[in-house]
Amino acid sequence: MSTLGPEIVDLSAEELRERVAVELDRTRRRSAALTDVVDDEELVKQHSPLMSPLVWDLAHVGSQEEQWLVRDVGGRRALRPDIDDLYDAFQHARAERPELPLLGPEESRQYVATVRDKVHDVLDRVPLRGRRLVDNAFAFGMIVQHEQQHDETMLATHQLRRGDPVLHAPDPPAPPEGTETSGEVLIPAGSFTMGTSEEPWALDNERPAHRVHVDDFLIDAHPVTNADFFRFVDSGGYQQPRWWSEEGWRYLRHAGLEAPLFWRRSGDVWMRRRFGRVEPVPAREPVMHVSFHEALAYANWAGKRLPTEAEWEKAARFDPRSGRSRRYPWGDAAPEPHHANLGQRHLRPAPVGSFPEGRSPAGVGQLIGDVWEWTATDFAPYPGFEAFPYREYSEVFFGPSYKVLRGGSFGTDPAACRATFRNWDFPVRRQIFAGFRCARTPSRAELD
Ligand code: AVJ
Ligand code: FE
Repeated sequence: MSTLGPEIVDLSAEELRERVAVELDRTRRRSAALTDVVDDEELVKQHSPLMSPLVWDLAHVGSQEEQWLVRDVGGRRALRPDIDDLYDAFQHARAERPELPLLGPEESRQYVATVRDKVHDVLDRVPLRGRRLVDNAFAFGMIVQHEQQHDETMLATHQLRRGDPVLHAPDPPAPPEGTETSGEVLIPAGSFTMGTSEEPWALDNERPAHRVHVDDFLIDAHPVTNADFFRFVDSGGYQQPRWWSEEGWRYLRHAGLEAPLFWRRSGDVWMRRRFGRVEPVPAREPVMHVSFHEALAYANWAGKRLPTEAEWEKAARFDPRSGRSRRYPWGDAAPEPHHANLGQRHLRPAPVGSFPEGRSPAGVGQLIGDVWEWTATDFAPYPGFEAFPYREYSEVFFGPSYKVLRGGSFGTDPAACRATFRNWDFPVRRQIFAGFRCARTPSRAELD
């Protein structure tokens, strides 16, 4: 597995081109796999009003690639300017996309392949230094990440889809015997560097690096598990308004929530549907398919709270020995399979306690991969933020409507996941692969 980090600054132009080409091809194989496993009818159908038809995601990926890499970076003639509007996410809500005169499955595959041929030609010819958009192949990295983000979205569509299983993957490794998983870790007060100005493929909202003071806090060493969450459900958590924010309770009533999405009670046990298979809810796995509101209600019930975004990033990056912020909890090395459950190698999060080699210096585990983690923080710009290269990636979403999620899920590719990476969504969303961990402020006695 390879992510492209600060080391690419030292690559020769030839080496950088080769690395970029590998990332583009690897990513396209994932998109193809997610769209080739179902028939045409399933590709054009809407599996949930929350999602686009799979065939829309596929051609949208090609359309963005054409606009940025063929036209802007390459300065080439537009291939299909007539379809720009169809695949502009701001022109048509997801719910309306099936009614649009979209390219069909075969046309979409042809279109993305034609765009990709041109892109390889552009990559061979264009200088990868000098202009900000292409410096260190940034625009190519942005397009790789964009496709990977839509691949994760398509994976969520597969999870919503009804019918027989079509995706297959081995289960993640079990944690080492006797691993302690219930603890909290104290992160002492002090400032740290949040965000990045060095990561060449970091997106605009992760920039710039800036110092942030964070007070003493305790954070769970692992994500909240299904067994933990079951105790909240079982104790009547979804029937008691006192655990819920006013907005959360209104949403619960309106949507009729009783448990995480995809859970169903069968006699005495909770079952869940996962990519077309029905199975008992596994106790030791991080809970997922919960909204921000459910995460917050659980935290209130547990006498804790959700971590702020700055707390999460400090827990994930701060190395107290050097005083530096790392790229990942385990250090600066690109993610390997022994560090984290990323890249859809598995079709589920790993039980808590897995990946001991992926822990942070303070001993916090599974921050990267497994499940996205809801934070308490609204999506907002860092001090010194500058929209680049377009306002519609981040800037138009800043504000109180969206909560930040961190860390990536089992369905997030390493190329689209860093400890600085910021995801965001509406606090009611449950179809994403999101869970959470709790934090709390220590009492005086706990600090002495
Ligand atoms: C970063 C996951 C919130 O998929 O909605 C995709 C990224 N922006 N196409 C999304 C994105 C444009 C975005 N998230
Ligand atoms: Fe997009």
